[in-house]
Amino acid sequence: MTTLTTVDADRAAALSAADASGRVDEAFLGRFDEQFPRLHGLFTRLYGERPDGQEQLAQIVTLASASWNARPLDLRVRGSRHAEDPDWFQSERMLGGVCYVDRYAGNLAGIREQIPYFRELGLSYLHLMPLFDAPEGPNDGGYAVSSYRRVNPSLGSMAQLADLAAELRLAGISLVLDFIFNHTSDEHEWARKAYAGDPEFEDFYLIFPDRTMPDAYEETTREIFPEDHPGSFVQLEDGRWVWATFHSYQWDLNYANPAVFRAMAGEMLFLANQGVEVLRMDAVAFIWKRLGTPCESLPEAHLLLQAFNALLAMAAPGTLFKSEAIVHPDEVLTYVSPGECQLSYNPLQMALTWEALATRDARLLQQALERRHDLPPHTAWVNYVRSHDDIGWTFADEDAAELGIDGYAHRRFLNDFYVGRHEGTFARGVPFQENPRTGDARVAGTTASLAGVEAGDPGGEDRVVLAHAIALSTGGIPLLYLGDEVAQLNDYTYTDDPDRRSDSRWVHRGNRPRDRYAERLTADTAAGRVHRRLTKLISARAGAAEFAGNALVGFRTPDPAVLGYQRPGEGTVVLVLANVGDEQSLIDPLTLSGFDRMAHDLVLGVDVDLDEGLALPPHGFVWLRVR
Ligand code: OTU
Repeated sequence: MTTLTTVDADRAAALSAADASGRVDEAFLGRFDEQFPRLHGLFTRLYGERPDGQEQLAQIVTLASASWNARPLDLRVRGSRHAEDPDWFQSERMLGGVCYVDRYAGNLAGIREQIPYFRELGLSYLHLMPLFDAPEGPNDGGYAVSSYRRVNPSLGSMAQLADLAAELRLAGISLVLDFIFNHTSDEHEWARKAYAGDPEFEDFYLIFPDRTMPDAYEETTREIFPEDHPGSFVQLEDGRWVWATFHSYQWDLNYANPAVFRAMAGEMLFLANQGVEVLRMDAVAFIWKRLGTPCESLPEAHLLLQAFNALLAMAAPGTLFKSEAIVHPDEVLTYVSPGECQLSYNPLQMALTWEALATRDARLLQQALERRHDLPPHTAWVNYVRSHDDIGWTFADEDAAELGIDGYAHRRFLNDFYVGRHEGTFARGVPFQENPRTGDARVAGTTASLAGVEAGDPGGEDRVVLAHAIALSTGGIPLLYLGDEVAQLNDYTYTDDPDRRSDSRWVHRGNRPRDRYAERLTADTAAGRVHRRLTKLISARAGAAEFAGNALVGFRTPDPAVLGYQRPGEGTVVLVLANVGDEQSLIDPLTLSGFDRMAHDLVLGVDVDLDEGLALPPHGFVWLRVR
């Protein structure tokens, strides 16, 4: 066994190992030379103390080389096109959609049949929720993976998935899948072997004989799914304790062991070779643990992501990472860079959109857009209104304090408001992971139910459209939670299902609502009205180059209910004004006097005279091309 030494010596060792196990392709070699020094540096920081550091790194490079050799030609071509154009995903035509395979279409064959609809909608990115082999019964909607190389047989096969990915590519749609790399299910082969005492695999997880270490760690860790179990550990049948941040059947991997990194790198490269173009990096904040810390977003979490990124750049160039960090906005940002995750969910904008709708006050969202929207070059936000998860109120308390808002009290208000406990609320949400000890909670529910459609609030449909008008116009990749475009309502039948009853997120994970989709072209239904208005927005956006990229400049009006920003283009600007209030808002000509008199309304397709001021109806908005 050899520890890591110098870049040159370790490079030579890695190459000779790769060479001994198969041909090292010239194209691979070029990228290897580019990436190896970076990978080596990261590996030294992560695993410099390990006696087997050099062998582990050599094995990883061997894996990467073999993976490149196995990479289908069309993926090589498409990948290199993307790698050469690092802003390809910044286009105003990029639009994402996300759905569950089983709930939306039954199985992979059903998803294939939906491709014409995805095209009709204008999708260029499709995130299929976890579709891997998982335990029967509770499996966290697939986030407990038993094999990364097997599709859940009830949905189809891996070969079918690769074919689907190819068909999607032909339709101009990139396949996005989760890389659930913080944990596996307790039924994964590695977990079974670890439980059985196989020495190679015991070190794949964090298993302790008694409560000593768990107690010590739990001094500083946060409870993530307190309704499932308190703390970060669960007890095994044999009395030992295993780290499980999420559900008891999701065991956290031990990345302090380089063999775990190597094994997961193998799974990642395998998925990239099936045609997955974006990997959604699940739960990134939790992947590294150190005693005496919160065990969230530690520096090593970033080093690991960067090391995975370097490997992808060698073996599957052009493949992207999307970070899923639903944490403090300062922390969210630390994951976003070309060398780490090029894409990231924007949970702050999402949460504050809902905050603004509840308070009828846009100031906190305005402040976030002005202060926290910027990103490094060649990276983008994924902006969304709803996802398959709960809404957590992840704004920065220090930002709120500047506006005289107390973070703790405000979160309480928002939770009460959205779960229908606040008098006069329009929302019909359900609490998720209420923690009586800390008073913490999150909110579940579909967009339409949270926005007031279910309650029959007159502003309900307008709010659905308004929330999307924001997500579609702030930049990056807007992501539709499929079903929202036909105002899908909550589905309460999850409470009848013993496997789902205890996870209220199922309330917004109903089956594809056939009736609403059938009504989508009928004007006098909620589904039809919302669908018509949203598809109009989508096409207006696709025709306005100003919406590409991420540049955004705030635009303040005297009305705190009005959110305002400008999206600069070449010679023109799109001015977005959105009224989150229940009253009409009049924007006087003086406020608009910095622009030329004549503007163009991109949604209605008409010219507007700014000298007459603007009247924004309750929950109304405009996208104006101005000069
Ligand atoms: C993610 O979410 C997934 O999106 C969830 O669907 C999974 O249940 C979970 O991981 C486990 O795989 O807590 O409520 O702060 O960043 O990782 C959602 C935690 C979650 C989040 C996030 C997690």
